[in-house]
Amino acid sequence: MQTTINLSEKSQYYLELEEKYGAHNYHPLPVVLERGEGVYVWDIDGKKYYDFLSGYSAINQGHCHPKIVQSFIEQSQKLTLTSRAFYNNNLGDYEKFITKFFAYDKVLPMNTGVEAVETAIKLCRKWAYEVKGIKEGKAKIIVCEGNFHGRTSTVISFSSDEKARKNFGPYMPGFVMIPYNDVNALAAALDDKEVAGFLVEPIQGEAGVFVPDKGYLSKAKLLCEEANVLFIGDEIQTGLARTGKMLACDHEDVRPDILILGKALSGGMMPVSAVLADDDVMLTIKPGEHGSTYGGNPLACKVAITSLQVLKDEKMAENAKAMGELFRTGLKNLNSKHITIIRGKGLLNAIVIKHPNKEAALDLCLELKENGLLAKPTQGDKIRFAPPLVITKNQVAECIEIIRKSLNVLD
Ligand code: IF1
Repeated sequence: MQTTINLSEKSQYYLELEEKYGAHNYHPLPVVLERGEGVYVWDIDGKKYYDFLSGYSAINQGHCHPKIVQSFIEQSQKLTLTSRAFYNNNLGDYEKFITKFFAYDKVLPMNTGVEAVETAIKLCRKWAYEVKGIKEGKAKIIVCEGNFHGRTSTVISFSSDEKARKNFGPYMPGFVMIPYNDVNALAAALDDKEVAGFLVEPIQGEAGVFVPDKGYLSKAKLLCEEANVLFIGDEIQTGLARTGKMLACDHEDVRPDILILGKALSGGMMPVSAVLADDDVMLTIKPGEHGSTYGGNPLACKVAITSLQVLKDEKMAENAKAMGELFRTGLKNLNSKHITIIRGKGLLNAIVIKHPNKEAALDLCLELKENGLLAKPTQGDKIRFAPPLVITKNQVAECIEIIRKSLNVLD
């Protein structure tokens, strides 16, 4: 393994451990983190950074939010897991809390985001056969080019990213791909009477924070209603105040028939995901037809209630809206010849780098790291900027200054 330049011996030690004993399914930035608090993280040499990835939007509430940590500690010393073979005194309270919070009849609790996506796909198919009346085994779900919904074999079956699906076949059938942000393509696909659902990210995160045209989501929802097709909103990354509203669908007053949440549902504490729907959809799954060992565990329930409560109490959606506008204005005012596109909503933003060197986005991220800001390139020439939603005006200003200074590395 190449020794990474200007890394401390301690850092090099951890890189080598992972190289030797870990699967090589990631290629992280050469920084070894040890502590996090709010918008900051520290590496093992004590260097401080702004975290502009937020655990891929799982840490909206800020690292180690004291109230979420407190809930975790208290519950972890009482009861952490009962399995769903028995009742416990946390799950019902959580189910009531989250269904009232998002105004749905019911919730099906899971763990990782992709488990919740898989659960939504199973609910949609069940509904197709037992409510809509599509012939068993024939249900189709429309998905979008550039989608990212997770990495299980089913979900990568409908990925348009060769890297995510190559040599993982055979692929799961039953998915129809259309261009994102194209209502005419959706309308045409909905002519097929075997379509049961439309699975969509309100903003495509991994595609480089692709914000659809104003009105796209509401037109798509209307078309789905007219075709008796379930609108399945994957808000795992865009939800929970990240885009300046509690849900990204809220920007267009769209209420998904199936709402998928994950990531910040636990404030970065542990994997917690959830699928919300009304009875006509949710009750198609009967006892014993779906579940998981940890789904709805008492620890996750307590942590999720606190994670949702602090989002509201600390007005994180409002702050994300204001700080996002400030951040994008600051980026625009840099007038950098290397930045061709600035896009995003709330504190889910990205820039597109124009430079003859195809590694320019990575080089910039390495320079940002040297200057105390952690961000990661996506799709080659894009850099996602997604700090925790507790960031302040002064911190935004300091980060714009770090970005300004770091851009010199591309000159
Ligand atoms: C990785 C990014 C990728 C998601 C949406 C479902 C899931 C995700 C909209 C699955 C997960 C993570 C996965 C992580 C990198 C990150 C990511 F967009 F957020 F940056 F990959 F595209 N729906 N996104 O964003 O949730 O099972 O991971 O809990 O796989 O490298 P999960």
